[in-house]
Amino acid sequence: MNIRDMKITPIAVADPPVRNSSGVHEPYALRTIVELVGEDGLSGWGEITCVTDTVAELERVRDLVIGREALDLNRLRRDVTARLGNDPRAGARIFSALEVAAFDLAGQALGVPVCELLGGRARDRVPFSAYLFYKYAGGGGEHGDERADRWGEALTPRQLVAQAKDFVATHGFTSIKLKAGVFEPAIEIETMRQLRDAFGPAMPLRIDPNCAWTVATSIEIGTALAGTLEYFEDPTGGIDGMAAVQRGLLAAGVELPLATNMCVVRFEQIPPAVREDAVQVILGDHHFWGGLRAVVELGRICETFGIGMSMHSNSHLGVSLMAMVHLAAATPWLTYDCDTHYPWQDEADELLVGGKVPIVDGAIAVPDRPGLGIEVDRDALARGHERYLRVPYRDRRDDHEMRRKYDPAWVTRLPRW
Ligand code: GKR
Ligand code: MG
Repeated sequence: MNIRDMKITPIAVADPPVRNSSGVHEPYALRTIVELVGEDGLSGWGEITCVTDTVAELERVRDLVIGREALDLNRLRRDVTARLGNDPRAGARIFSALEVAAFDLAGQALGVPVCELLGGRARDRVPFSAYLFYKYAGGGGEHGDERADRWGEALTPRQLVAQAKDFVATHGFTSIKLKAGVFEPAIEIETMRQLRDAFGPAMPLRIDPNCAWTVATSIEIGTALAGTLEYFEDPTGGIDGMAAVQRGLLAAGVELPLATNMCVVRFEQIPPAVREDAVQVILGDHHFWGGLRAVVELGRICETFGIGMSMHSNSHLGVSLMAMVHLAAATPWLTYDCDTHYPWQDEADELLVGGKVPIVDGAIAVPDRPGLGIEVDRDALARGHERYLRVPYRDRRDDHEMRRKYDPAWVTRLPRW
């Protein structure tokens, strides 16, 4: 299957004002949709985040893509990273979009699902966790394109529990993650305790403050939540910091796996992390580890070292979601439910024919259809691009949005507590 054309479409999708340690989400999340057109007219699709240089970087590798066989992926990766570097934010990210689209194309041409091209499915359904956020009122979008706020404000432990109940009732999630690092630690500890009281000990809970805490604060919070958490995600920054937190917890008699999608995001960071026993769970993400096969390989490495594995997410639509589903299906060593922001995205912005992919009993069924098993609605894609043209920013700036709408004096400080 020879690739004849590559189409690149930056889009904007409404995003509610959810909080994190850097600030708050802007009214739109920016994504880039990549379409690879094969010689017989089939189209394969990929999706990655969109920042200022994304379209230009994809254009810079166009000549490496056109005319190539869809499954000539080792050499495509070599050539793309030789040109753009292998940084998670550059070559690895650009290659991941191309690789997903190429697998989608090849899968359709061969009549097999992408997970079969990745080695075969290890599971038929992929479990996801409820991804909770502290949140201001509002449903995302702006300037006449405001969306209904189906969740409401969530700035207190009680409101977070209500949000969790809504997520669990709507999608049947069987694990819960809280994006933290937003309020004083005491409030976030109380939120976790109220979640534990509301859902009981059988519901796995995680907390992720994105490096908002010092080593000392992390040890204190980890100790306070010891019996409550299934894992503790990126409480503090860096491999050394995480290792210090783990040593402190062990010294306090607390056994709690530390998870990361921040201090181990590329292969060369695994050896120091293993040497220091800094992380016990890695959240893979094909968007920045360098594609689907890279994360399957990451799974083998995690298995070798006895490191647990989950999957990281950022605001995304159904193309990325289905890539994550095929990847998770083909990763035998996936030891925890995956993250996804998908429930936060408005149905109106979904690109897939048939609308949003259902999450039932907390999981998504792995499709049997060829490729990713999706069809993209070109009108929806065009609407997404029109929104993108109206959005005044080209990079995600949660701190900027925080100052613009909620706190003119806001400065992101990590760690803050
Ligand atoms: O969407 O605000 C967010 C998250 O904080 C996201 O940016 C993180 O990358 O979900 C992510 C995480 O687990 O750290
Ligand atoms: Mg995280």
